[in-house]
Parts: sequence; structure tokens; C-alpha cells
Amino acid sequence: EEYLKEIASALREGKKKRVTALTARALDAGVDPRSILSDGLVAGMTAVGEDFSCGRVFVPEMLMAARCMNAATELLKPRLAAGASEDTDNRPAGTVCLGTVKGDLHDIGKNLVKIMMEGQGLHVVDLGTDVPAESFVQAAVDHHADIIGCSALLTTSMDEMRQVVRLVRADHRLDNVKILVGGAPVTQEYCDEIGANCYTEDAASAARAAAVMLS
Ligand code: B1M
Repeated sequence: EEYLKEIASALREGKKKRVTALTARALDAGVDPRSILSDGLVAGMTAVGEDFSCGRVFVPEMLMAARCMNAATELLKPRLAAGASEDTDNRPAGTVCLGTVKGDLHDIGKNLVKIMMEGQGLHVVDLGTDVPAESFVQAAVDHHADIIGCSALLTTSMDEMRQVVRLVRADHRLDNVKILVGGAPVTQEYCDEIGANCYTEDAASAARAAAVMLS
């Protein structure tokens, strides 16, 4: 699709108005919102990440790209949530406390996980970014959570997840709470190593996994 390439390159260049205009046009043209997300916006983000790794762009450009992504996601949100709920006949009720771990300010992936989970009918308590392990625990107690969801994008922050698992397992008020982990540096091996319940690669599968855990 021509739209998707254009969305990716406009995002890579940090052109917010163009990204939102193209996203709106693609939606009007009937392009699947999920492919706008993955083959347009996320593809553009991946290119920005590569540009950053090579020293072609710096933090301000990553920030501009993030703003493009957030603006376009607002447009996609109702369609993505609707798309997700169509796949489920009986929606499980449950509460997820979701956040990005301490030391980490990346929230785009976490926000997508939230949208998809809400699309599955789950109640999501968004703890935001830079969330210490202790705050995940406190929030899970306060909100009677069924699931704690941790996102991390930095190899230097992801080990906070180990701390979350340790504190949750040591707290008998949280005996039935499941821990779901994800984010680019996280792997199934890491999930197994720290003893979390589940790892998923993307937002849609995180929402499906959460629904399965609750059913
Ligand atoms: Co940052 N950054 N960044 N950054 N940034 C990365 C992550 C990096 C890979 C770029 C690179 O070097 N190529 C690199 C990390 C290297 C590493 O540790 N391995 C990096 C770095 C180094 C940094 C800084 C340290 C840069 C600096 O200051 N020198 C700094 C750290 C700040 C901090 O957090 N303390 C920093 C800052 C930033 C910005 C603030 C400028 C901005 C974030 C803005 C924001 O989020 N509001 C930013 C951005 C935009 C990126 C890239 C370009 C894009 C991230 C993104 O949103 N991707 C990124 C490069 C890249 O990803 N290719 C990069 C799109 C998003 C949809 O994907 O979040 O992976 P993602 O989510 C996916 C899956 O991972 C999964 O679902 C989503 C897809 O459906 N998922 C889950 C995510 N969470 C999940 C949870 C689950 C399940 C699945 O269950 C609970």
C-alpha cells in the first residue's frame, strides 16, 4: 500500500500534520487500521530507531516521531479497540495494572497494549512510566488487580521486572496475580528466567494473552 510507505516516511521525518492527514486518508480509503499501525507507524518508528543507532538522528528527532505516533494513534484508537473486541465472543472481566518500569520513559508500546486490552473489555489501570516495582505492587493491592503488565524498552531498565516478580511473589495479598511482560528487549527466555507468567511480542497478543489468563 502506497499510504503505508508514505505514513512511515512522514513519521520518520517527524511531520506530524502529514502523518495525521495521511492516517485519516488511509482510514477513509478503507485501509485496515492494524496495518496502518504496524506497516505504517511502527515501521516508521523502527526506521527512526535505526537512524538513531547510526547517529543520523538524535533524541529530539525521536521525540518528534513519538509525537507523530501519538497523534495518529488517537485517530486509530476507536477502530483498533473495536477491531480487537470483534474477535472475542465472551469478554472476560478483569483488572490489569499496566505501566512502564522504573528508569524508562517509553510509553508508546504500553499505550498500545492498553488500547488493545480495553478493546478486549478489560479494565486497565494505567500507572504511566518510570514506575518502581513497589508501585506496581501497591497499585495491584489497591485495585484488586488480576494481572500486572510491565513494559520496558531499555536493556538498562528491564531488570526492574525481576524486582516486580520478586515483590509480588513475596506478597500473599497477590497470590493470584499474574505478571505479563513485554517490550523490545524482553524475550521468552528472560520471562522464564525471572519467573513472570507470560511474555508476548506485541500489543494485540498481550491483550489476547490477558483475556486467556482471565478465562
Ligand atoms: Co528511545 N530508545 N531512548 N526514545 N527510542 C529506543 C528504545 C532504542 C532501541 C533506540 C536505538 O538505540 N535504536 C534505544 C534503547 C537501546 C537499548 O537499551 N536496547 C533507546 C535509547 C537509547 C533511548 C535514550 C537512552 C536516548 C538518550 O537519551 N540518549 C532515552 C532514554 C529515556 C528513558 O526512557 N529514560 C530515550 C528516549 C526516547 C524518547 C523520549 C525520545 C522517545 C520515547 C517517547 C515516548 O515513548 N513517549 C524514544 C523513542 C521514540 C524510541 C524509538 C525510536 C521508538 C520506540 C517506540 O515507541 N516504538 C526506539 C527505537 C525502536 O523501537 N526501534 C527507541 C514503537 C512501539 C509501538 O514499539 O514500544 O517496542 P514498542 O512496543 C511494541 C512491543 O515491544 C510490544 O508491543 C508493541 C507493539 O505492538 N510491547 C509489549 C511493549 N510493551 C509491552 C508490554 C507487554 C506486551 C508487549 O505486556 C505488558
